[in-house]
Amino acid sequence: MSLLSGFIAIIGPPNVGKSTLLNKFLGQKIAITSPRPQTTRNRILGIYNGDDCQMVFIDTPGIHQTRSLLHKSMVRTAKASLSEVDIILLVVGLEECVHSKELKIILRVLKKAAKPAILAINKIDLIKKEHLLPIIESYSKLYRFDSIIPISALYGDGLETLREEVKKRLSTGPQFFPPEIRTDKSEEFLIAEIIREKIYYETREELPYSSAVVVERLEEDPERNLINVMAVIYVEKASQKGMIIGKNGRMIKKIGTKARIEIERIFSAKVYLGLFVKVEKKWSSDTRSLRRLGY
Ligand SMILES: Nc1nc2c(ncn2[C@@H]2O[C@H](COP(=O)(O)OP(=O)(O)OP(=O)(O)O)[C@@H](O)[C@H]2O)c(=O)[nH]1
Ligand SMILES: [Mg+2]
Repeated sequence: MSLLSGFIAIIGPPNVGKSTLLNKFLGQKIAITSPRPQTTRNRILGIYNGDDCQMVFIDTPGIHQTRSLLHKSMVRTAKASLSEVDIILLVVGLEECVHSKELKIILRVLKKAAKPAILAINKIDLIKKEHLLPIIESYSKLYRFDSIIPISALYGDGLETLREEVKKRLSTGPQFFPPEIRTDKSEEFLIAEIIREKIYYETREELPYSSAVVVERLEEDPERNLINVMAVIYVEKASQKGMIIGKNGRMIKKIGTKARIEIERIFSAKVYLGLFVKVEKKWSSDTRSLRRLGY
């Protein structure tokens, strides 16, 4: 039997639900999500295997206008993903996105890429059905999308239709990855991201944006079904180190416990998680630090 396959970039403004969509498509958490913009910082592959198809999705950081070196590198990553795919899946929010600056930038790169483009209007669970039609209409005036599908990535509405729309545009091709492979990212990356996600949820203001996480050691003991992890949270200033640790170490304990519980669930193993905080001065605006931290 011949196989349909292809690469699909999931792009869009920040915080519209790109990573939520990737996870829901795969039925498995591959990318972290949060209510704050700029959660995703890297390009993350997620592979979906159907009976007769393989879809390789690429989740990307939200495209936006920025001066920060870290965010510039994120936007570059997102734009670069367009050159390596067959189909572009643009995810947007509801009416607040239609005339946004971000969308203008994105439509420009979309035009330049000149590839099949599907628009997914996300978070439709938040509005009444009768308000949807005018939103679809305003989006359809902006660009000649090959297809426009309203969805709720969180609740799964419209995802079957969206999957079919993607499938229609795949071509006969090779199986790019063996079926047991779900992502191109390492266990170390996934664990570091889970810790980073907890920081996004538990801390305030600039702290999530000044934090980066690196897993420095990961040892598995299959006999005892145990994983031993040592990870470092990098922040930019000494005062931020204090905030991450919290009074009597309460904050770091909370982040560590929440991360550990989730890592245990994902890997079905007991986890020892050692968390350390280090200051790497202004890492988010230093090219060398950015590279070292994986951005
Ligand atoms: N109500 C509702 N919320 C959603 C839906 N999809 C995502 N969200 C929420 O929107 C927020 C952002 O979701 P993410 O998946 O992190 O968004 P993203 O586009 O990957 O964001 P960045 O990586 O920062 O660009 C989270 O709080 C999600 O729970 C949806 O269909 N309905
Ligand atoms: Mg994301």
